[in-house]
Amino acid sequence: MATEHGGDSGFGTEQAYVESADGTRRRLAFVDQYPAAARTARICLWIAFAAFGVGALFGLIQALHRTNTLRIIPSADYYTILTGHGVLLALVFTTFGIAGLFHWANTRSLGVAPTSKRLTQGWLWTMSIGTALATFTILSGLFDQIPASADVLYTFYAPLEAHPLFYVGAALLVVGSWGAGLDWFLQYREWRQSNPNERIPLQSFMVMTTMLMWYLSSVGVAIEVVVFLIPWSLGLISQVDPLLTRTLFWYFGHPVVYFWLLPAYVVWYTVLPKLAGGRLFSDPLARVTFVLFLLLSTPVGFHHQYTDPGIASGYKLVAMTNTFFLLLPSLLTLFTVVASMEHGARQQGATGRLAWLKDLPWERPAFSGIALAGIMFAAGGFSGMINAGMNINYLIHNTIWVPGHFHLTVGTAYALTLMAISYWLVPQLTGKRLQLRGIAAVQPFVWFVGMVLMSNAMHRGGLAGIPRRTAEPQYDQVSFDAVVGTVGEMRIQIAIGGTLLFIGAVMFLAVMAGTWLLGKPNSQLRVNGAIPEPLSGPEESPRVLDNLKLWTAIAIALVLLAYGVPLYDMLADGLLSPGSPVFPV
Ligand code: HEM
Ligand SMILES: [Cu+2]
Repeated sequence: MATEHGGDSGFGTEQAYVESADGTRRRLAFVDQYPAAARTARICLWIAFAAFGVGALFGLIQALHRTNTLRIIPSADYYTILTGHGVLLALVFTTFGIAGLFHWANTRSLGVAPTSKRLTQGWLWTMSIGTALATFTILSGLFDQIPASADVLYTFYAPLEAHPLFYVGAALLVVGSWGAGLDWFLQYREWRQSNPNERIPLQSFMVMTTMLMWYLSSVGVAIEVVVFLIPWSLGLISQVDPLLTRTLFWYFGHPVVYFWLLPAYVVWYTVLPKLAGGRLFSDPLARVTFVLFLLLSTPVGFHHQYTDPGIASGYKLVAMTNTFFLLLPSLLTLFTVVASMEHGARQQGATGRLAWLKDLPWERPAFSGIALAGIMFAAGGFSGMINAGMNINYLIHNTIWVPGHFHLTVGTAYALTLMAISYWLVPQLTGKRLQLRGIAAVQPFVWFVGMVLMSNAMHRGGLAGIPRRTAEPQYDQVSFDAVVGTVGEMRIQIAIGGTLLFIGAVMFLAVMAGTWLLGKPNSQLRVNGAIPEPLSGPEESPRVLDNLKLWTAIAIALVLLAYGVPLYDMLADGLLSPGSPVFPV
């Protein structure tokens, strides 16, 4: 079986080729070894891409509307479009993309097929039905004839109220993802039985730590939705405590960003070095990074509530400190990934202190996309530090700076990485060679330039105080003072950047649709799915790193420390008080 450490040469043994009846040989792809898992991963990715297409269109509509460039919707529908954009991209595109990627990564690295077909079908359907319900209720808001709507944005706080089906849909999406995690843990259990003393293969280790973090944190939103919002939207309870439900939301709302980001890290650590022509620098460092994310991702949510009354500043300060600790694993990642790329370039003969950078394979979209996503993420990290600072946060809170920040992180680090890895992975999942390669080669650069324009203008707009989430940011009576440049020039950049991003999305989808429809099955693939061994392997780290029970226990303890008392304070005055009645939208 292909295990973690089938290096390029290891994979080139008898396993690596299949011979067809006429005697032609072609490289063995993932789909040949694990046809069922490949199919599941494909379904997940196609749903992710469909959500991405619609979400990107909505993004374009918003970017043009709020800059007063082109208005095709009434301003009253802006919230509907914005909700669709946030939900389809930040929740659906991410969750399905992650499920597809993890299904491949876990199966590949363990060398064990998913154990229960029923379970796999169960979570796929649960997630799909949830998505359909949520999308339907959101889009219904555009049609007066349909008596449903969900203009509550992807953060769906009380007291804004959506149709109950929206909350049911969101809950099913989360519950489905729990089932997916179970699928991967069962694969691991099966692998463990035949490999009692081995170290956990790296990709599987990453999948499981990410899912443990996800279980721990998504409990918050599940309680919020199931215990409070669903009964409240059904009229079974008349009011909810907005502070309590917001707190439950943000308890989940920060770790969810790592749920989006860590799959990108899986790709950066395990595939990018190979695409750069080399090997991962250090497997132990990668493990340490993921353990740190498991420990530190959850006890930080109050950093989204710096302006919320009712939470003592001391707890906000604890959250801030934890947040800055959370920088550490990202900085470790920066170091490891850059070192691995440099190693790759030097393996291919590159020299010079920085000259090796230009010898990387920038013409290959899988590489260039991931590398550009990484560069963007570094910029997003800087604006993230500003968001995290308890006092400077007030400067940019709820301004358009915030979307400027997260279009660099989830909107590029995650999204561009998923697009780029698809250029490498989809051929292996379909057995079809990538089509429209010329478009693919340019696409990451189009996204990058579009994002540079849109995001820098959003950041500066935020410094000028321009609000987010509004169709009419110009407020005729108010003029914004730009710190650098002019507001008019920022608007043009947002419009042009948003348009380029949309073009980048269409180019990506064209390549995927072309590959799916035009590619011939069982092609002689150009990509090779083998992942070489790291320079420094897991045997160089202590075994305790693989003790997932221990890390989970510590993670829970940290959550109790950060959240125990403040949550108790909120509950002490009664479960539903101070309560707010429904505020229909
Ligand atoms: C075609 C590409 C895209 C364009 C043109 C675009 C444009 C925009 C604009 C202009 C806003 C601000 C709206 C406002 O505050 O009034 C926004 C918000 C947002 N975008 Fe994007 N975006 C794109 C891609 C993405 C991607 C790939 C993601 C995530 C994977 C994403 C996630 C979000 C989220 C979560 C919001 C905030 C929604 C809210 O405040 O409720 N966007 N986008
Ligand atoms: Cu956060």
